[in-house]
Amino acid sequence: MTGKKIDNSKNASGKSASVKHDVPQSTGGAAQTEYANYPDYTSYPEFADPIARPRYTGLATFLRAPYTTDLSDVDIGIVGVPFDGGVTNRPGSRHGPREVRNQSSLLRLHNQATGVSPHSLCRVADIGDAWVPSPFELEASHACIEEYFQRINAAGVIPLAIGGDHSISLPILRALTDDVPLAMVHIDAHCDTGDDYMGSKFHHGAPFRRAVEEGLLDPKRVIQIGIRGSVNDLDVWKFSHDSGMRVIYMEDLHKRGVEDVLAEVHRVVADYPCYISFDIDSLDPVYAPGTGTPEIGGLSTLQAQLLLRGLAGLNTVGADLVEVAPPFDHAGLTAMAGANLMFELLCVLALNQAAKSQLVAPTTE
Ligand SMILES: [Mn+2]
Repeated sequence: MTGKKIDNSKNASGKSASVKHDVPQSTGGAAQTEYANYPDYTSYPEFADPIARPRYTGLATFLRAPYTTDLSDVDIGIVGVPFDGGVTNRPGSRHGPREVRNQSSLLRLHNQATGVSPHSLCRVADIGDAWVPSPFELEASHACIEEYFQRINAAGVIPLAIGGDHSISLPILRALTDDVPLAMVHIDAHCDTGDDYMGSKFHHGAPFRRAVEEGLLDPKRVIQIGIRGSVNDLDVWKFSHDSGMRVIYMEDLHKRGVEDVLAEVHRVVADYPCYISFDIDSLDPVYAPGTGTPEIGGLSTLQAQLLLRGLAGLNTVGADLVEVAPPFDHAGLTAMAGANLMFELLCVLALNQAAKSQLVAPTTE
């Protein structure tokens, strides 16, 4: 898959791709003189022009996109979900959104490999965090997350969520699924279709079992990629297999290669409305040590980039990237990988959204 013939001069709404974010005027004096030649210094010019100011300055929004709470002016909303009350072992991904925001200031405007310029195709904004007012109550927190994403969905905004542990995908799916169960591309070291654990049905090892039981996912349109690691029960992912999900173990991906697996992704998902869920623990711990349940023998960052780029042409309705746990990270490696893969997700969401608006041709081949 390669992006080609992309008209970046328009976006999915046909309107300007720029979402302005006003900041207070300078109080004058030296600062005013210093910035006198800036044509637009009351907004954040780095969004439109990444070299207008150094990328390490300013507020660390996702990908330096403008922050807004006005969803009427947004096509794709990048949203943090700082909640990790569903982890079964090492916590910390509640700190994920903030660190991914920080590392994402490294990213630039254009995807060199595919030619996609997501900020030009769609109006992209950082729309803040899903507010979780009672983080010690798992199901109440999920209800709050669901309500937040219902507002996003009602506004016609495509969400790109940054977790948070993987339990957050369940309330997001509850908010996004209408009458028809969704298809899903799920990249992870674990199927996350486990059963109850220590008295809870809603931990981060079970969201997709619950989603099938609740009629949110069509298991025959679900493909899970990168599965591996030691288990306590060889039948731990029995639900995935019995329900008809396609499970691509890491060893299968290694043998078959990314392109062959992507062809199967497109066969399984076809043109059904599709959610993408990317767990950072799908990456090998050499690339992503900062996560709760690392498993060796995982994806390289390049394999993950190629997999995500290959999702162009799908009928995507949203995506998440979860389980970045900064307390276990080293030198920001995991958050940096997460930020780069968030950019790949944004590119594919923007391209697919623009294709739906018939601004660009779908790029599957
Ligand atoms: Mn997971």
